Amino acid sequence: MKTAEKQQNPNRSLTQDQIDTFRREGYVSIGKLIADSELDELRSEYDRAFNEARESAQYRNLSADGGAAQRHDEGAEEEMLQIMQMCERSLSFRRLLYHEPILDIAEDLIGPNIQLFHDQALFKPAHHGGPIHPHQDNAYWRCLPATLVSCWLTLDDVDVDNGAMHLLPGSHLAAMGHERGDVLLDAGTPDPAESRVVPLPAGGALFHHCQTLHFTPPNRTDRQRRAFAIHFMTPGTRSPGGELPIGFSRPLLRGHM
Ligand SMILES: O=C(O)CCC(=O)C(=O)O
Repeated sequence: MKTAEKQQNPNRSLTQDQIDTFRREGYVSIGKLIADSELDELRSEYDRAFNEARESAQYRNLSADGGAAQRHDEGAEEEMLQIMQMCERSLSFRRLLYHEPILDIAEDLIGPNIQLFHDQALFKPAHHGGPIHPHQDNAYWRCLPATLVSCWLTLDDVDVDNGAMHLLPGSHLAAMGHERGDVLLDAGTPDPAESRVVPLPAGGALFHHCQTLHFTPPNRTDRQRRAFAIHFMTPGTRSPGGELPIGFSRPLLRGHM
């Protein structure tokens, strides 16, 4: 599938330079990847899911309690809202998991067999969007091997003022083993001040390694910031204790188990 796709659309997959950047820095920014014609449906499904979740308090505010995940707390001053597994709430988001250009890039980074670890919607409302503090995803996930790759997609124009992604180049080369909510400023840990910011247009994509230290600032603008992350793993990925925790459907997205 990919080879034929590549012959027809040679620009869809990464160049060797982009792959080298990812290996060296732990991330690669792709820029615009989702066409405007596809964005309207995704935005309206996203808004529908958050409206439904708001009524039933079915999302978590990741800005609550110093970064520890909590259920939505009505009236919170800062909101960094998370819905896990949009693919189980919306066919549009389920289809997005199989988006060929996204999977082509994931294949360039983790190989031909690609399984979903999980997905999540990450919403910073206008004016009081809360921050996400510096962290390595795999410090929470503890997956083995630590080769997962995330695709972070934007449904709005995103810049430094409304919550763009900041990443610390090269930080994926060592696991920091931190806990949720730890402040990663101690001597010996990478300095978030060395981070690079990645602005993206609506429909933009950024791929990062599961150990790349990253964070996003608050959103104090009058523009909302809607983002969606797909976390890809290779089949056979395990927890230190054995099988991955159950609870999510983890479909094979390309290749074989
Ligand atoms: O979307 C964001 O603001 C940050 C998301 C993030 O860092 C994460 O899910 O690991």
